[in-house]
Amino acid sequence: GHRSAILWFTGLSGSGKSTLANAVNSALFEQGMACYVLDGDNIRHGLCKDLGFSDSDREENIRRIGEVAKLFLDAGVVVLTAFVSPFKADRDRARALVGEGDFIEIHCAADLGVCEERDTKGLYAKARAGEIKEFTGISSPYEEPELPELRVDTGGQGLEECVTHIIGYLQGQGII
Ligand code: GGZ
Repeated sequence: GHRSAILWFTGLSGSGKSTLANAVNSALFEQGMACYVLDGDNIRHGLCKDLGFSDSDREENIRRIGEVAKLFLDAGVVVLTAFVSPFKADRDRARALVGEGDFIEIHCAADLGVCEERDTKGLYAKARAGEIKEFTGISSPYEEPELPELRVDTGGQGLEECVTHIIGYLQGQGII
């Protein structure tokens, strides 16, 4: 059968969280599952538009996203969240809102060097130039997950390989 879950993608800016979450979402949708992606496009421009990137604003951002994700879970939807979520304590607080097995932390593990090399939005260059303060990986920390349910090599592997890795895990867990 199908069951709902929170797929919590975490990683540096440019590590491929949103792209991967959207690709997994498409694969789930094709299998007839109710699923939805929360990312900066639909959260930071709306529910969280009052928040910036200080440590305390990130904490509040992740708190709200955790609560919204829990609502989706309660509604029977597989919800995929794609936020940097740099602080372990904030991720663990989101995890603690739901039952064991309902929170699947997915570390999009691309090296800083790879993300900065890609710099698809030019943000790393701006951060290096001091035009963006408190930029994750440059002037604000990223606390790597120690024991995520999944670690995907979004720096080295292609998108389809990463999708296959995640879908295989979800099948093994009886979510799909
Ligand atoms: C990190 C920033 C910052 C700073 C703007 N630090 O590559 P992107 O553009 O699309 O992803 C980044 C996104 C991070 O927002 P999140 O809501 O995921 O962050 S957190 O979970 O920490 O609350 C980046 C852009 O916003 N961005 N300024 N200073 N990323």
